[in-house]
Amino acid sequence: MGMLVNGTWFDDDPPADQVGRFVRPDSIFRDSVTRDGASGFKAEPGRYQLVTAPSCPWAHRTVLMHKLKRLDGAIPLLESDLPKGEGWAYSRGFDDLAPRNGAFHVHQVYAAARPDYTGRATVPLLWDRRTRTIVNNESSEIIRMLNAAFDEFGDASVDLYPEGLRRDIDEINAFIYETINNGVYRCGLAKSQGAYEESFHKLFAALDTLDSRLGRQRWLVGDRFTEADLRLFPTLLRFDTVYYVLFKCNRRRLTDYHHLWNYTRDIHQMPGVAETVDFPRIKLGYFGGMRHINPNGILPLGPDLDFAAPHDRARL
Ligand SMILES: N[C@@H](CCC(=O)N[C@@H](CS)C(=O)NCC(=O)O)C(=O)O
Repeated sequence: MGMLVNGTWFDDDPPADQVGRFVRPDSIFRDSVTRDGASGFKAEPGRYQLVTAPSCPWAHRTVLMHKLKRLDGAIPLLESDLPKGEGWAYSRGFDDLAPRNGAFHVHQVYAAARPDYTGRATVPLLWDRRTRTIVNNESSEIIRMLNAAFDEFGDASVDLYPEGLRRDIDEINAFIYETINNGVYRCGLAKSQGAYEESFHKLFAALDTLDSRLGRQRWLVGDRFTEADLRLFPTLLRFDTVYYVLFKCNRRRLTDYHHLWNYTRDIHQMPGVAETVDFPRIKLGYFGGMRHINPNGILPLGPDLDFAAPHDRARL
């Protein structure tokens, strides 16, 4: 996968602990954009750049929030459009951050923010063009900023983290992150049989739980689409195409779960959502980009999934 060491790019394996469990490193840049700028980063149109990749489910959260809050005029988006090279690659950069030898790499943004940066060069990230630094590279925090700080320049009527539902949203987010969002990675990137099996059982137990919950209610929390749904969707969307095959999450397919599959189609059919989904690039990112688990880079042709088929969720 590769990482920066003192600002210079090196190739290496993803991290694992002593018993072979995949370990996701903590994000390093954790500042916030606020409405009033008290944090040092004021919400202003054109000041920030969101850097993403279409295959990445963490980046997908931010792209969805950006779309649903109608922030395209306020925050430009850069999406990876080249096969991975030294990590995420782009045919163009932004400002003075330009392609080198035909490609721009996200590690250039990290090195520009901190010339001696040591760590992974992950997406998504929010870059501040004014102070030339990364404000934040943690998707769960970036979506909160996009939800609340930029209302003057986006759709203020959309609030996916409403006051009265926050505790329930946080609670289910934590469960879903551990077992599903990161759970699929813990299956796919495990380096021991035991670590894989432990994550596999937790993942499918969690999917069973959510499938029955969604048999009773249309959305995860309350009676409306919230941040909790936004965070679950990118993982479910990729499940049969990527995680079932590449990450060996193969007890059941998403399409075998009646409620989860209808729920996923319900979200996919919400205005704007389908435009954030690009399956050829999702396949390219995973099957072409994760050569340590798919060495020849062969892209699978299937499965055929009909996200536009009618769903049965309106009855709930
Ligand atoms: N905690 C981060 C995780 C982001 C992350 O791991 N992104 C992956 C892509 S799906 C990445 O950029 N990986 C590159 C690498 O680890 O070198 C977040 O949620 O923002």
